[in-house]
Amino acid sequence: MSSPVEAPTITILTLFPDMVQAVLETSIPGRAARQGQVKFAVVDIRDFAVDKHRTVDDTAYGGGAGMIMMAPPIVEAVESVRRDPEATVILTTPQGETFDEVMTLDLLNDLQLKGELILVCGHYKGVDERARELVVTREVSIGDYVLTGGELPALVIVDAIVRRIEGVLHNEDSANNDSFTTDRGGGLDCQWYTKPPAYRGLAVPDVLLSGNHARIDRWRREQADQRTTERRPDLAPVTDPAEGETRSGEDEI
Ligand code: 6GU
Repeated sequence: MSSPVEAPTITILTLFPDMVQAVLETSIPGRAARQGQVKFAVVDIRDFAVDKHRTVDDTAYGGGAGMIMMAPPIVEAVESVRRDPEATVILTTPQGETFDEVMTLDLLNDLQLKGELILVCGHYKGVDERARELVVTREVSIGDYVLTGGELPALVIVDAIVRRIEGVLHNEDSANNDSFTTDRGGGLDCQWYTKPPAYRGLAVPDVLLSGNHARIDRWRREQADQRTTERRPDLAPVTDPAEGETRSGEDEI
């Protein structure tokens, strides 16, 4: 009998391990780990400080406000956990590429190919450039606003990846037709309803109660396309091969 395949490992290097650990034990990521679909490791960067005061940051050479994370603790923490020198090592930073669902699948692919993915949570004013040069392979931001530290961004990235691991969501469809996914043409999801059928004078659209699944599917696709056009005209319109039509908003040639 073949031995079971080891679950791929996501390792987060942080100055706030308790905060990160708590989130990873919760909800879908927690369940995925308990089911053995992924392994999480949380590493305290401070454990890799090289002086007796466990210093991990200092003032910037050349002056300026704010502390800079030192290179040695980060480099040594990464080297202590990294099994494959080709592993993807992400640094969370507002200067990184903007995270999205396409990057999610790219990072999931890295995780599955290499068996590991490492995230370093940036903090303070920044990270010594030499840590980036020596161990970081990719810098990622979750949007154009400034957060106190890279822990929340790292957790956002991990959550997005883990829910796309096959078998983590019980109903695969629910991952495939979420907003930004291929089934949605990279666009937004439609509106959804559950019981009661009428609430404060607002009725559920008749089509959803019709039992006609072809009609329901078409209505949902139309609503999703309409929302995308109205709310996010920047999201690329697509051609639906099943219908041979372009989504509204796209120039027809
Ligand atoms: Cl990755 N880090 C910080 N500190 N702030 C952010 C961010 C990352 N992404 C958006 N804002």
